[in-house]
Amino acid sequence: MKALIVIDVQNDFCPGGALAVSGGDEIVQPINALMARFDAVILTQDWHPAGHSSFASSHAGKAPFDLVEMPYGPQVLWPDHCVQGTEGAAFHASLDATRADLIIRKGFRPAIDSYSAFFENDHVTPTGLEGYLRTRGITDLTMVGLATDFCVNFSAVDAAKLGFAVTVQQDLCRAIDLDRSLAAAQSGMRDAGVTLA
Ligand code: VGL
Ligand code: ZN
Repeated sequence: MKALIVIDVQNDFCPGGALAVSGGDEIVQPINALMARFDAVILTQDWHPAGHSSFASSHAGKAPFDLVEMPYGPQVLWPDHCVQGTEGAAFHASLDATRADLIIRKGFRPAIDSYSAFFENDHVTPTGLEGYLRTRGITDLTMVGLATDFCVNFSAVDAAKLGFAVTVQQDLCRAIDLDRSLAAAQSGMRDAGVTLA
């Protein structure tokens, strides 16, 4: 059984959004077209409370894209984005969210960020997605969405470590690419056994 995992195709990651990823909106229609080829379609949604600890605005003297040390390790600070219930947190209006079997939200705990669809950034707190996939008999995952070097990367590496067969379809992803983070993500995904298509 094969699932398409659509990562964070939300307004704040598209042009005009608070943490816009260049070309983020270009992938929406081709992702919709791909959905019919899978047994299951799962969407992830970055879903932060106002004042989330990953926001630079929550740290005195810090600016977006600064790095801080959190109890769970290093954390990039972001502009305020994907605040629960806002238009920025909504899926891109053209994304066929109706087709989704499951929408999994992440990043809702105030003190910890969650890039991966499987674990929060402490790498131990689960989101529950693994259990959902296993109980549905899903073994093969194709990942698309935003951003290649953060949420797609962390989700793909975690899924491969958990034993799923993982393909990242790179033409249906777009990257933030902070300080060559895209190249680092690609080599990390390859090392974890992810197929980059
Ligand atoms: C993401 C940074 C912060 C992502 C989410 O979806 O890649 N990046 N929150
Ligand atoms: Zn976020």
